[in-house]
Parts: sequence; structure tokens; C-alpha cells
Amino acid sequence: MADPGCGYRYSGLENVLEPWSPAAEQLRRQLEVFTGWRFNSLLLNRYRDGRDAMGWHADDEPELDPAAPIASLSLGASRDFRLRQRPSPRAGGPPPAGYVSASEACAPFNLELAHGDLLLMEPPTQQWWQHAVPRRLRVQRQRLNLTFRVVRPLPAAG
Ligand SMILES: O=C(O)CCC(=O)C(=O)O
Repeated sequence: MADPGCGYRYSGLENVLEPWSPAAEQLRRQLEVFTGWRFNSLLLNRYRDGRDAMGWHADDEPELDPAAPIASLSLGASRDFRLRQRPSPRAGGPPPAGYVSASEACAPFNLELAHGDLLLMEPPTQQWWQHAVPRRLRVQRQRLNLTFRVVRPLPAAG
């Protein structure tokens, strides 16, 4: 779901835009009050059970506003959300406080995201970290993840 012109290319796929549903619009308004950001794009991921997973990546596509947080809401089954430092961080500004070089990097770590949890990934998280949702075969229930993003419409090429 997105405002007109705020589509998002994801995993190489151009998504068809849906208008905001009343429930998603209400969540967006609450997040605006909470974060001060007006999110213009929402991506929904459905994990049918623990066999559905998401590999290591960072949400750093050029159309995403790098100054904006990504707000991630979890519904349904609890799942592990893994974080690791990027093997080679993206250029652009000094490393944030607490960042250590690859040789000293902390091991990947886990956040368990449960029903109703809201994870706010503030900049420069995407520049320095990758995340993943690994397979967990013991999980039999479905999970929905809603990520609210700020997309900058890119100027037309050429
Ligand atoms: O399902 C999640 O918690 C993460 C989703 C994710 O990594 C993404 O949408 O980029």
C-alpha cells in the first residue's frame, strides 16, 4: 500500500500499489504521532509458517529516504529477527557510536519479535547492519510483518 507515486521495488519486483486500507491508515497515523514521520509506503510480508523466511539484507534501496526510520510491526506467530554488522559497510559518513571494525564485530544477535511488537530501525541502521528472518521449522502459525517506509519518488531516468 502506498501513496500515489511512492511505489517500492522489492527483491527485484515492482509491486502493484494498493490504496491505504482504513486499518493501515489508522496505524500510519498512530506511527506519525509516535515517530514524527509521515510514512508513505507500507510493505506487507506474510510468513505462512516457519518454513517461510527472509535472507540477510539491508533496506537500503535508493528510493528509500535514508534519513527516515523504518517502522516494523509484527502480528501473529513470534519469529526470530537476526541482526549482523554488514561485512563491508556502505560508504557515507562516519561510523555511528558503538560501531566496531569487522575484526572486532559482535556476533549476529537475535530479537524475538512477538505479536504486537513494534521495531523501529532508525538511521543509520540500514547502512551498518543487515537483518534476516531465518527458517524455524517448529513455528506452525502464520506471521504478518508490516513495514512502514518513507519513499522518495525518484526523478524519471533520462
Ligand atoms: O519480517 C520481518 O520482520 C522483516 C521483514 C524485512 O526484512 C523486510 O521487509 O525487509
